[in-house]
Amino acid sequence: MSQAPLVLVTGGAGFIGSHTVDALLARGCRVLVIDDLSTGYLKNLARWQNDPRLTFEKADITVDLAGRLKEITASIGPLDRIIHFAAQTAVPLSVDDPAEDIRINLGGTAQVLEYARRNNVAKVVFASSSAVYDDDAPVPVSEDSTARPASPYGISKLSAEVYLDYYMRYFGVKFTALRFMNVYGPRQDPKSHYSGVISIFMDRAVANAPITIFDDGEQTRDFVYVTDVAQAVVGACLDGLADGDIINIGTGTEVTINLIARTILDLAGSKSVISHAPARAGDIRRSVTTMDKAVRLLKFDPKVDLRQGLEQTLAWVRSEAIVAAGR
Ligand code: UD2
Repeated sequence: MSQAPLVLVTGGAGFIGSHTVDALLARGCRVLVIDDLSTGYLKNLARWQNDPRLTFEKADITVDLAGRLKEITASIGPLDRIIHFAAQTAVPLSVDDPAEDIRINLGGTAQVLEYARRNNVAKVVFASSSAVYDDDAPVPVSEDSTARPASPYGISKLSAEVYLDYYMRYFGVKFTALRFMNVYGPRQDPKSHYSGVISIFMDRAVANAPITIFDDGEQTRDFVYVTDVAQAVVGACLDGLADGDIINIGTGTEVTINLIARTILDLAGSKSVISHAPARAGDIRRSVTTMDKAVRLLKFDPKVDLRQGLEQTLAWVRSEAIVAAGR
């Protein structure tokens, strides 16, 4: 019997990355995670710590990735596929320091692709972003809409997609690029300025602390649950689907931030007080994706609806609060 495929997950200790590792191991793969733990956590992989199919390497992918991989693959064998999440994910940081964003996000992707080319890796799945679209894109946004980013972060993600296409056409490295809408769920870190709105609201709600809604709260987003996203990523990686395609990953459902706040406070039975503050610079007003391409090419079928997803996330936030309190 041939050995189970070996998949490298860069950024595999992070929020979406660690759920993807769960899904790969559930599919019987062997997994190598490379993560510098700048925003990821080893505890996200703790359930697998005694599983010999998972190898973890603490490393920065922008620093001699090929050298690191040469050493590791000498003992665990050649990589079959790569899923590339490792990135700096803060849009405002990219505005303040575009060169640093390019170094990490585009430079890191170039190292991944060059490794894939030189080592016959069959496919690279890339975590792109809805940040490649700006506010002028029609709603719902389809992959055919003009991608004209409103931030250096969006520009580096879009540029990386162009590199992926080039490596497939000239060197035969297959790819799928997934443009994520607003992903939420357990393990999303609420403590940074750049945290997702759901993780921030939940963190505040369980502590009965005040919640700030920017603008009038009638702005919308397409919130997709993290295990559904992981299924899309793993499908693209393992199932021979969507080679050479760029696909939006969301739910097709547009939800206001006011509704998110009300639902979270209600589910948590929270006494948090809501206040409003001026709109954040650069925030887009409406965001929701069409689903046709994801359904057609990836057979994407998100299973977790918003209420269920919020309940599951809340249960996790509460369990983390108990651990933090040492109870
Ligand atoms: C998402 C992505 C970002 C990038 C961008 C592309 C996340 C966490 N971020 O940013 O990486 O891809 O899309 O457009 O998925 N809000 C509040 N109160 C708060 C925090 C946020 O009202 O305390 C509002 C915020 O003004 C915005 C909405 O909630 O209207 C969503 O904010 P976000 O930071 O979760 O995500 P977004 O869409 O700005």
